[in-house]
Parts: sequence; C-alpha cells; structure tokens
Amino acid sequence: MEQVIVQLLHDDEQFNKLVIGLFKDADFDGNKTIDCGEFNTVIEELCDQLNLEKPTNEELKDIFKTIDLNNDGIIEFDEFKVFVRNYFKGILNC
Ligand SMILES: [Ca+2]
Ligand SMILES: [Ca+2]
Repeated sequence: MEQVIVQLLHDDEQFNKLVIGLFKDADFDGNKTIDCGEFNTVIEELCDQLNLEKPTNEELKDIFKTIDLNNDGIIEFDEFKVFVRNYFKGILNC
C-alpha cells in the first residue's frame, strides 16, 4: 500500500492521471469544480480504493476548508491536486 503511494508521488504522469480521474469522477455535474457534496462522495470513493477509514462529516467539513485555498466554497482542480498530494504524504507519515 505505502509503496503504491510513494510511487505515485514520484511519478508525475501517473499522479496527474489519478487526480484527473478522481476530479472527473467527483465532478458529477461537470462544471469543472467540486462542491461540498461532490467532495464528500469523492473522499468516500478514495477511501474505498485505498482501503482507508472514512472521515466523519465534521472531519470532511474541516478538510474541505483546508483544501479551498481561495475560500470561495468550491474546489478547483489545482486546489484538489494539492490536496491529494498532501493527503498521500499524510498517510505516509502515519
Ligand atoms: Ca461540480
Ligand atoms: Ca476554491
């Protein structure tokens, strides 16, 4: 599991593919941004894929706030990408 993440973090192409895929999956209405509801769903999916414990609703709200760097209440692709990278790094530090 950890090896997969380490590999992803060192392989930009693979990492980008994953993030683009996740972002597309998350953006249900196709407006190129992820809102709070879409975000909750993508995190659950990500946790399923990686066999991780799902965060609570409160935790999700906090995570959303930290991802939304420009504080406009939606997640843009660049914000999402930064988040996924940090998220993986966080897993590795555990
Ligand atoms: Ca959307
Ligand atoms: Ca934003």
